Amino acid sequence: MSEAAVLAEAREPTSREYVFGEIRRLGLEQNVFELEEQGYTVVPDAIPMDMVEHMREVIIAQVSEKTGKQLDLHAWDGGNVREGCYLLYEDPIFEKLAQNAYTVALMRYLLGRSMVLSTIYSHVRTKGGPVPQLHTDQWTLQLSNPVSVAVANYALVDYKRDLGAFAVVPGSNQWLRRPVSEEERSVETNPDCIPLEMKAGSVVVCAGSTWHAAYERKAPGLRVNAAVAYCRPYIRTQELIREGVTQEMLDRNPPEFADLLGVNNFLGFGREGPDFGKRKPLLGRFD
Ligand SMILES: O=C(O)CCC(=O)C(=O)O
Ligand SMILES: [Fe+2]
Repeated sequence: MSEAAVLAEAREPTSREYVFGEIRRLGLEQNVFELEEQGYTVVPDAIPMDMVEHMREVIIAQVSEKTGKQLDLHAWDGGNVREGCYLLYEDPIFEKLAQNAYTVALMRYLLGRSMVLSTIYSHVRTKGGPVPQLHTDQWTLQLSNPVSVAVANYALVDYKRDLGAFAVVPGSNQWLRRPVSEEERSVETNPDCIPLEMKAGSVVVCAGSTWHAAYERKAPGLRVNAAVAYCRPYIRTQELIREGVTQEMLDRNPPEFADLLGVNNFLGFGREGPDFGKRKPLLGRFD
């Protein structure tokens, strides 16, 4: 082995080596291409069905409690219901979801190795409920390329157009602007909007600059998803993720989980000052 090769083996991989290494290891090269070209990509069978069912139960229990009515996945016909949110703290299954290898690899491609979890949320779509309009998820003043926010939307039921499928405008990530007119915003009138029909357990990873929404659900029952958003570590997270972390959660997960939850983020200090000691040599940087 040459001296350079020995040195390369001895040192930590750079963020670039790490991020692209994971993409190759998991065979996600085509997905990266789609993210660049279309602004989204689908990974079928990203999570097993037992996990889908478990998450669905937890979400329906929370949403039923918040709505004040017992919901039924197949039969609900009572109109609009509440959202599921702060799911990371609802059941440990969501700790596993936040660390899904396919999603994390694609998210780190979009957001850098130092990205953090922003929210685990569930949009429950119903017949008679509000129909969302096309929008972008990046909550900064200007959209950017590279993005600073992205969302992984897991289908927890089969997605069909008339049952509330995910809606997307392919290539809208290139425009770096939000939809403005009524026609542009409506999934029905925007001529470039398409439904993503996919099986429960699939995930669509969507850049924060891509126009997306959901189609109207026209039949009884619930369209349930798990929308897991990540962002760069200098962006304010949607949910109070870091604030809710317990030692027990950190102990039952790999050390990188703490980075993902922003525990080691040096931003947000008081009189005691920033604790740079928590910062790992590579992960502490915004790359
Ligand atoms: O699937 C949906 O209901 C749309 C969700 C959405 O806008 C998102 O995940 O950011
Ligand atoms: Fe969204």
